[in-house]
Amino acid sequence: MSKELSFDRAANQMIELAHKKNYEIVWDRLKEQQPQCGFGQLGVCCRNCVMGPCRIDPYGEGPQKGVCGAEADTIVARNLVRMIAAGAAAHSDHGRRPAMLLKEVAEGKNTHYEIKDEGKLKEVAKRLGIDVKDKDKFQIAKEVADVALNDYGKQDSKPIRFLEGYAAKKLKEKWLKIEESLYQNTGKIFGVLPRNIDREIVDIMHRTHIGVDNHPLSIIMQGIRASLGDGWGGSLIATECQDILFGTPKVHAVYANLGVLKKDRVNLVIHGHEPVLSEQIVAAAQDPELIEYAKSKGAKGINIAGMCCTGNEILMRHNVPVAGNELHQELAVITGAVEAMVVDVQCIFPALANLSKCFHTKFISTSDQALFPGAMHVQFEEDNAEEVARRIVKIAIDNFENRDESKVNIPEENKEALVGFSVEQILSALGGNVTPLVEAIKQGKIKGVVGIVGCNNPKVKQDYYHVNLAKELIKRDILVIGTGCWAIALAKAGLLSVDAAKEAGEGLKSVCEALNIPPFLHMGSCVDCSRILVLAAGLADYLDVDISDLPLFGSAPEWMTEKAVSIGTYFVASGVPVHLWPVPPVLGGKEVVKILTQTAKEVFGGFFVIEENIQKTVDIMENHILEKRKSLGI
Ligand code: SF4
Ligand code: MSK
Repeated sequence: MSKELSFDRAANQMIELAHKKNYEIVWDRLKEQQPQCGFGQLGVCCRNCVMGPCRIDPYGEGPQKGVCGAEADTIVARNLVRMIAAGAAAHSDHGRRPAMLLKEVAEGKNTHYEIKDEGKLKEVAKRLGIDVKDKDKFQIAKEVADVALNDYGKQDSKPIRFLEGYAAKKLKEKWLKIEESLYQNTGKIFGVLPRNIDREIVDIMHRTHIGVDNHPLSIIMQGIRASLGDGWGGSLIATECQDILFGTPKVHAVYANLGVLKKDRVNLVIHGHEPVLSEQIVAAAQDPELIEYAKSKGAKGINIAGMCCTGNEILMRHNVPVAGNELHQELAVITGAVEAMVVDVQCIFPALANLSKCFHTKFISTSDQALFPGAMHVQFEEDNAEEVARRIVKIAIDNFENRDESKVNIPEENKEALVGFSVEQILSALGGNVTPLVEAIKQGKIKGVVGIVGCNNPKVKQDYYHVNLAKELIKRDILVIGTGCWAIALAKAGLLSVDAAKEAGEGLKSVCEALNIPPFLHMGSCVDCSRILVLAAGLADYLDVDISDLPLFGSAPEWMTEKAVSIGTYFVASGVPVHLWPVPPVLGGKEVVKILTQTAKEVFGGFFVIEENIQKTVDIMENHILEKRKSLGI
C-alpha cells in the first residue's frame, strides 16, 4: 500500500516503518479527513462575516446566495484572492527581512553579516537606476535597501521600483494599456501595476470584507496586482538581497534524500524558508570548537541537512545536502537520527511537535512569527545571529547521547545533484549572454522552456508528477527549469545530472552535452521563482517581444500552498500559461473559471490549465509552445 503513496523509495520505506510502528504521518491524517468538504473544494463557502457562515448549493437546488446576497462567483473570487494575499504576504514578508538586514549591514549596525557579492549589488543598483559612481559598497547597499523598503511602504500610485527595473519592456507597456483599455470599456480603473507590496495585500483584505467589492473581475484583478507585487517585488527583493548578502549561487554538486543523514554524526535538519538563520548555523557547524565538542560527546562530527526551501537556499550557496522536500519532513524524524529539527517559517507541519516526542529529536522553532505548541523555542534575531546559531548547534550536540540506536533507520537513498543555476550561472554556461539559448530555440534544438515549481501534496503520489512530467517534457526537446520542492524531487530522483540528458530528445541532448548542463535546471527556492521571471524578461527583451510571445509554460503539478496560487497568478499575468494539479478551489464559480482560463488569455496572454493526465498536460504545453514558435516565425 505504501508504494502508492510516494514515487520515492526512501519515502516508501519510512512510510512503511511509520505504519508498522504506529507513528502518525500526513497521509494518515489525510485519510482521517475523508470525505473532505465539497463546498470548500469548490470554493463556495464564505465566513467573511457573522451573518454567515454561508454556502452556495452547487447543484442549484439549495441557496444560491449568502445572507448578504453574495452569489457563488463573488464568494469564489473573494476566497481565491485571499489565498493570493496570504501567499504574497508570506513571500514578501520573507523579502522584507534580508532587505532590512542589508540596510543594517550597510549602516554598520549589524556585523554578523557582510556583503558577499559586490558585483551583484552593483547589478541590482544599475537595474534600479542608482548611480554607483564614486560610491563605496556600503553606500550603494544602503540605497538599494532603501528602494526595496520603500517599495513595501510608499504611498504614491507609481509602480514599485523593482518591477520598473526588472520587468520586460513590452510587458510593462502591456500592463499600462490594460489599465487604460479596461478603464475605457467599463468606466472603472482595473489597476494591475502594484503601487506598494504591502498595500496590495491590505487592499485585498479590505475589498473582500463584507459589503465592499463584489465584482468577480474586479476582485481577481486586485489578486493579480498583489501577485505582481510578490513576483516582481517581494520575492524578487528576497532573491536579490539574499544574493548580495550570502552570495549568488554557483553551479556545484550536493547530495539529496534521507540518506544524507549520518549515523555517526550529530544531525541537524534545517527546515522552512528563510536563510538568514541557516546561513549562521552552517557557519557554526564548521566551528572547530563545536566539532571538538561533538566529538567529546561520541559523535564523529556535525552534519547539517536542509529540508524544503531553507534546504534549497543553503544548497544553492553551500555544499549542504538536502534531506528532502515537503512530505519528507516527518519521515526525516522517523529515521531516529535527527538530533534537532530546526525550523523558521512556512510549510512546517505542526505535527512535527508530537512526532518528535516519539524520538529524542528536539523540534526547535526560531521565528517570532512561527511558534508550535510542544516545540522548544530559541528565538532568533539578526543582531544575536552567531550566538543563537551556536546555541542551537550545541543543543543538538548535547542531544546526541539521547539517541536510541534501536530506533535508527536511515534509508540508503542519496543521489548526487548538480544545483546552483542562478540566472547569472545560466548566462555564464551560455558564454555570457542569452544568444546561444535563443539560437538553440530558433534552430529547434530546444523547442521551448517549461518552469515547474511548487510543493508536494499527499493527495497525489509524492514526486510522481514532478518527475514524470519533467521526463516527458525533455523527451520532446523542452528544457525544464524550476524551483522549490520540484527541484528537490528531481535531485532525489538522480535527475539533476548531465547524464539525465540521455533521456532527452536529440536536440536538447546535444545542447546539454555541449554546455555540460542537465536538462533540468535547479534555480532555487520558492522566492527564486523570481529568477525564472528575470530569465523570461531577458529573453523577451533580447528578442524585443512580449513574454507571452515566447514558447514558455509553467506548472505546479503537486501544489498545496497559498504561495503557489500567488506564483501561478503572477506568471499568468506576466504572460506565461500555468498548469495546475490538484484542482484549485474555484470550480464553484463559472465566471471565475472563465476569467482564469479565457479572459486572462485575452488580457495577459497567460492563462490557467487544470489537467491530471501527464500525457495530456505535455500535449497542451507542446501545442502552446509550437503555436508560439509559429507566431515568432521560427
Ligand atoms: Fe454570508 Fe455574505 Fe457574510 Fe459571506 S459575507 S458569510 S456570504 S453574509
Ligand atoms: S517549500 S511552498 S511546500 S515548494 Fe518552498 Fe515546498 Fe511548496 Fe513549501
